[in-house]
Amino acid sequence: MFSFFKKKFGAAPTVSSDEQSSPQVDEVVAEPAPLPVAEPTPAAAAEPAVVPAAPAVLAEVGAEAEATETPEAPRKGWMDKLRAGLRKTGSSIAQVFTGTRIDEALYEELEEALLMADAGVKATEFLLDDLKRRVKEAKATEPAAVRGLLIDALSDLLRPLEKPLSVGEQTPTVMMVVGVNGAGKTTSIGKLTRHLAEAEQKVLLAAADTFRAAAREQLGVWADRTRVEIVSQEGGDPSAVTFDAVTAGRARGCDVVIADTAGRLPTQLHLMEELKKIRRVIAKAQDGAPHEVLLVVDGNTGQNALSQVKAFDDALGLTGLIVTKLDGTAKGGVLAAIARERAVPVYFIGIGEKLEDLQTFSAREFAQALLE
Ligand SMILES: Nc1nc2c(ncn2[C@@H]2O[C@H](COP(=O)(O)OP(=O)(O)O)[C@@H](O)[C@H]2O)c(=O)[nH]1
Ligand SMILES: [Mg+2]
Repeated sequence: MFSFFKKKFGAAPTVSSDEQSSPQVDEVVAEPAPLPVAEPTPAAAAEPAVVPAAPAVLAEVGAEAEATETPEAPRKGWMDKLRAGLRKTGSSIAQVFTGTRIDEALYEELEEALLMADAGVKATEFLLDDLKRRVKEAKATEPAAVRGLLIDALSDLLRPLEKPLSVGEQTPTVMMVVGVNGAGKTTSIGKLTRHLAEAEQKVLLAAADTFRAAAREQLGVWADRTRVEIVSQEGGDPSAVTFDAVTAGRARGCDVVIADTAGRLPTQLHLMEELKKIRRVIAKAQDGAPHEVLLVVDGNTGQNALSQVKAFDDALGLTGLIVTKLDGTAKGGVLAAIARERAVPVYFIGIGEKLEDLQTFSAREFAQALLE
């Protein structure tokens, strides 16, 4: 399990996520560590401190449900939600293992089920070969055991996608968020901003979706106004707005600047050029920025999501993905296709419209939710 995000170079002690509920960690949440004043030891510098944002957030989520809930409980609730979202696919894959024999027919059925789940031809072939090897090695004789081995195979395939978002190495950490219309960019930025603000990060948002006046208000609703500022300009040039935001973020000592951009299809070449321009302008406002170029993809769009990852990555060099709407009719296999064909890390997955519905991605949890 991850913290919600990683903060680098903080003076907070390094903790494993298993220890998130320890009193020591709670102290850190209550009183955010100051930026390091003393020189960090080499070990401390090499091992970035984990700011346990999750417990603070989970406390809020838990408060809504049950005051006595343990920090793990909301995570479990989230797993159930993901499982429910993926159930359609999960049950059809699980169906494959209800027979009594491990034979060619089982593998053929599995191949079909994986393709139906949006895994795509390459990841499906890879998983089948890998699975057959594991079955042989384990000398499995029961189809039920094969399902367990498939969970292992899928977890291993998805593991390269596991990576926490980290902030704090640069001040500000600059992120630009891109994607097609309706993918969930603004909502995801809102949720992420709230998580950051709760961890005492000073956030500045650039409303670079200048086409829609509503985009700014939509951000504002999510933002905790005491620690979040928004730079916007009705109908302005998105590059100019973003430049201003990064400049202001530097001047005001913000920890994070996030630019929300207007939705576009990768086939709209002039709009893709506009994104490249925003990227260039950010670099002019701050050397080395943007530190994160995040693509938000709707998990319901199947193989189309993979095409979007490839196209936006080719144009902009993506550093991470947020895969949304896995609570809907999403089939989930598309993450296997992404892992196999364009392994851009998945920082977060979205399983609903509420704050707690943006969660870090865990390969094993996801494989279990899909196949159990
Ligand atoms: N069910 C569900 N809806 C989502 C999720 N993320 C975003 N949405 C909804 O998708 C719609 C479009 O989101 P928005 O953030 O405006 O998309 P944008 O055009 O990419 O900025 C809104 O109604 C959101 O509430 C999610 O993970 N699950
Ligand atoms: Mg938007």
